Amino acid sequence: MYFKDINECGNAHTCDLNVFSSFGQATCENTAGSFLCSYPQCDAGTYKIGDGPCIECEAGKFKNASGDAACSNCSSGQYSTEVGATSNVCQDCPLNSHSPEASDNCTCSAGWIGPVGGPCSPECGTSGKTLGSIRLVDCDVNKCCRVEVEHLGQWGTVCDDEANDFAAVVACRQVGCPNAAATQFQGFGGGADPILLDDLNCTGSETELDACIHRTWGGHNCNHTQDWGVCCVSD
Ligand SMILES: [Ca+2]
Ligand SMILES: [Ca+2]
Repeated sequence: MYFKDINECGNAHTCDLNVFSSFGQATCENTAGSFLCSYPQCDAGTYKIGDGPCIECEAGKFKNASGDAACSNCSSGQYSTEVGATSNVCQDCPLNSHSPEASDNCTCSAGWIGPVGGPCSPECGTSGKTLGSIRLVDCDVNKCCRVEVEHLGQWGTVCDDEANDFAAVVACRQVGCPNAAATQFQGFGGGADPILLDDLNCTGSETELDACIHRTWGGHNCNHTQDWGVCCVSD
């Protein structure tokens, strides 16, 4: 038995010369008067498509032995960043954060949403939804949440006095949530000091609550049973 370069195989072999020669991967094995083409097996960490050259396993995959097998995928809920991995280097996905690859197995947890590549952020109607100086917290099963706002580095609550559904439209818009069906929640309650906004009077077209008529920041005659909430989404 001996091997030749593909260019010496001639026509008397069982393989498709055009395919082989285009990749230059084949050697020829002379057996019983006919040529058989044999290919190098791909090493661990590499694989091939059809008769193509061996290429490295993509991130999120691995192959711990040589041979023609495909690279194995990381399990669901795991990812890896290593290309050409020769062992199982998959790790658990970070909580609520995509791994760096577009092809990862990592997804946001229920109630969280994010683009491919992350990061994840709370969905509208989920506690923690934050955008700039407004956030939704303590959301209930109907996705209604207490509104909290930030002023001069301090987070606090909004009093429900004077507030109405127009103010809810503004709050939902400001926090980056749907607002077409926004409704307010008088007396949502449950917050802690300070009470930062009171007597909100919005037209519904404002881009943020601060643009509505309201008392001076931090001025109020309220208590926390009057903490104001909003319902931006209903499903
Ligand atoms: Ca009130
Ligand atoms: Ca008031």
